[in-house]
Amino acid sequence: MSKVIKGGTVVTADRQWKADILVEGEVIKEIGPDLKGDEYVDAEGAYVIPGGIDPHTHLEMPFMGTTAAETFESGTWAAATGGTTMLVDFCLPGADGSIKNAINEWHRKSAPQICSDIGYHMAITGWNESIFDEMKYAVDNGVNSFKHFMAYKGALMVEDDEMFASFARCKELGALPMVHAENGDLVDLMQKKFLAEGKTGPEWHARSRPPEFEGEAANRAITIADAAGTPLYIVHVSCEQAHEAIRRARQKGMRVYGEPLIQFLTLDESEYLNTDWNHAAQRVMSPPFRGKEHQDGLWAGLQSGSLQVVATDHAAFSTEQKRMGLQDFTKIPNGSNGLEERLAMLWTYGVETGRLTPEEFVAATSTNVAKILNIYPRKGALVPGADADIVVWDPKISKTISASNHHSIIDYNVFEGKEVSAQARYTLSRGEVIWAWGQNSQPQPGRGRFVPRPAFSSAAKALTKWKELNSPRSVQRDPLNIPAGI
Ligand code: DUC
Ligand code: ZN
Ligand code: ZN
Ligand code: ZN
Repeated sequence: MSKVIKGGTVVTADRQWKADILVEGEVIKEIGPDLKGDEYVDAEGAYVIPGGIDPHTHLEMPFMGTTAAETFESGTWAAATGGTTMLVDFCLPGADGSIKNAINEWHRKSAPQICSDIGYHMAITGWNESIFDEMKYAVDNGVNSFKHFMAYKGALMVEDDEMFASFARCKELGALPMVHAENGDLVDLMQKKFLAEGKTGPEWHARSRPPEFEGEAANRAITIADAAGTPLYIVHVSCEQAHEAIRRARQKGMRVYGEPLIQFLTLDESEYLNTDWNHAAQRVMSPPFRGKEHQDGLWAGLQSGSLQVVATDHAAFSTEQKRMGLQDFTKIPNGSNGLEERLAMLWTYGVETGRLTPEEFVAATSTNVAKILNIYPRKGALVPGADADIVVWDPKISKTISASNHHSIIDYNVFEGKEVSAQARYTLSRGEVIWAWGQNSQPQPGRGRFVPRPAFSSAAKALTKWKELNSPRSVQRDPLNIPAGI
């Protein structure tokens, strides 16, 4: 069966033009005028864009004494309704620390549930020889990026020497190191100080982790990546301090990527001053929403290319779960929603305002993600042979975002009340229409697939032995002794 997406304006990361798209089976067969097929998908008056790819989600992740409420089923469905056809979820090793077991556990949870395609990043939450070995297992099994938490002291945080060793291992394997950049020691100190002073409310969350702490960590991670000779992807860039570090590194010629979140572009720290405890706590995430003065810089970064992608860090906890921190803001599970709203919010606040072109919108929501995460052009592209992950994006459907009409499992929405000026009229995942505006019928859970992301071809060929990378706490600081060469 073939389908033709008919009458729309095709928008890619570099141009837009009037054309039909012929889909055969799961892939794009042809793009051109007046194409014929067995079925037609109406794109008159709409843009036709590559399906959104959210590079950063936490579905069903065990975290801070609970588990993120958004499931793989509700998350991928919510994503599809908002024009996102693929997400890359963070796989977190369990108590045994095993990367292999974590991947199997994520497959076990996700496979029967996913409505569209997914990939994984792996979190590095410690450092020892089996982690070193299992990083190769991850890359061999389609997980080519590793996230390092510089915050969450005593839980997930890794030290600088561990990061260096892990980054060097990434270099050998052709994998991409990523960081959650916040100075975890200083956050921990500030949290303890505030609690000791009886400052227990959610408004102290943001104050305990100011932008300077993020900027310091971003600079430190960049230094470590430079020493290890690797590129670096900095997740959830929220502030000018971190952005400035990225700009400086890129100017030096380093491949440093920055990922602002749609929340940081459109919401700010005044949310934490809301007198309704629930409202403030629902917005507690790390890094926190920042002062408005940080937003212009993030938008400028997307325009100029110093920031490349827009993500959500979708980690959705119910209000009930948030209330674990009623007496102590450090116990509020960190995370907020956005998977469903990312495209509509970026369109409304980016394209409609003239900050971004439609092509830049496509780059930030899809194409750049696919390139940086090494799944391009299978994903993120409208070209013959690519997966037919396609969205008919209708700039005439407006909507008010609300928990009362969203598809997420949680009972609130951090964008509640925001008017958005565009929506997905149709979302296709590998050729199948999985969302049609006004119909609201969910696709078959389990139809989605895990998309392996291969190692980057620039991987150094010679594999360093564990011994050469040294053991934890004894990594050589002598720059002449850095393995794998810089
Ligand atoms: N930050 C969050 O807010 N939630 C999940 C993990 C993270 O780093
Ligand atoms: Zn993080
Ligand atoms: Zn509220
Ligand atoms: Zn995250």
